[in-house]
Amino acid sequence: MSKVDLTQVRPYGDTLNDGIVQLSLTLPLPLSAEAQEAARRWALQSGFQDPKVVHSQDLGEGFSFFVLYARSPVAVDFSSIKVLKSSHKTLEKAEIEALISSKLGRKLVVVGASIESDAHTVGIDAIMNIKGYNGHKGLESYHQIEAYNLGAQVACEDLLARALDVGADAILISQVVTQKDLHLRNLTRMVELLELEGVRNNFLLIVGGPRINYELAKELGFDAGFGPGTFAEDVASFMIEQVLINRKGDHDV
Ligand code: B12
Repeated sequence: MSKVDLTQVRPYGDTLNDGIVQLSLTLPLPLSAEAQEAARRWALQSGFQDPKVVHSQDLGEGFSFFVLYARSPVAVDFSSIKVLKSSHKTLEKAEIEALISSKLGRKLVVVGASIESDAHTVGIDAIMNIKGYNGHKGLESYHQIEAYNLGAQVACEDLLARALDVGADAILISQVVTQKDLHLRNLTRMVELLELEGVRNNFLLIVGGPRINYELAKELGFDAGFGPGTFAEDVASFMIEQVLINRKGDHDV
């Protein structure tokens, strides 16, 4: 197998470095031969070479969906890429429980919700509910974690009030809807509220969702962000590491 040049990485389709990609897009046009040609020309004018429509479907109400194969002339220098990411190590559930019990000496208290207008609960439930997600039990199943899942459409004020009430170590927020950057406004609102009340440093502030990553979360003033494929042990490992580093729990021990 030929060696990949990490300074010139291109998409792989049929053979190494052929630059072939698969694109999908929706056009505000009913499906027709002209709409297929519009999809092809859009790809061509976007800089892709030799675009071909390989699948198209009418979505109703004047919209149609397309899948295209095309070739990209662009290569990226992988060797120069640096991504801001959390350095914590994800531990097994049993290791986390043992660490909390032996090093913190009390339960870790966590409050979570999907905030403001966001009604999506599956993400926060995947992390917090006892049954968890994809074979990974949620935080409620941890004997050493006191977990309060407030559900969906929780106002920032109500989430903070509950966090203060139960003496939470961490506030977990889920944001799924990103239309018109709604998630950015909601998340900024939460950070501003904590700062206004002078309690930002009382909590680990963590966000998760399909369009969230660590870098975005840090930019918004959160302590960490978790994206697709996160399990309870990922966030639990981060929380216990941070709580122990900050020695937040000392006064309660
Ligand atoms: C189910 C669903 C709904 C259900 C939600 C039911 C419920 N109780 O949750 C209902 C029907 C109510 C719904 C409504 C809407 N939805 Co909806 N919905 C979905 C759908 C199909 C699945 C989402 C889901 O459950 N994913 C599974 C979970 C497990 O994944 P996850 O959320 O990413 O969570 C993981 C990680 O992100 C992370 N994570 C998530 N949260 C957190 C939190 C923390 C603290 C941590 C550590 C990690 C973490 O860990 C999880 C596990 O790994 C998606 C499309 C899709 N296939 O994703 C659309 C989708 C999210 N919905 C969408 C939209 C637009 C809407 C509506 C606005 C539609 C409308 N016009 O009314 C409304 C919004 C209602 C509202 N006020 O919020 C869009 C969002 C687009 C965008 N750019 O924002 C999507 C992407 C569909 C689409 N392609 O258009 N929806």
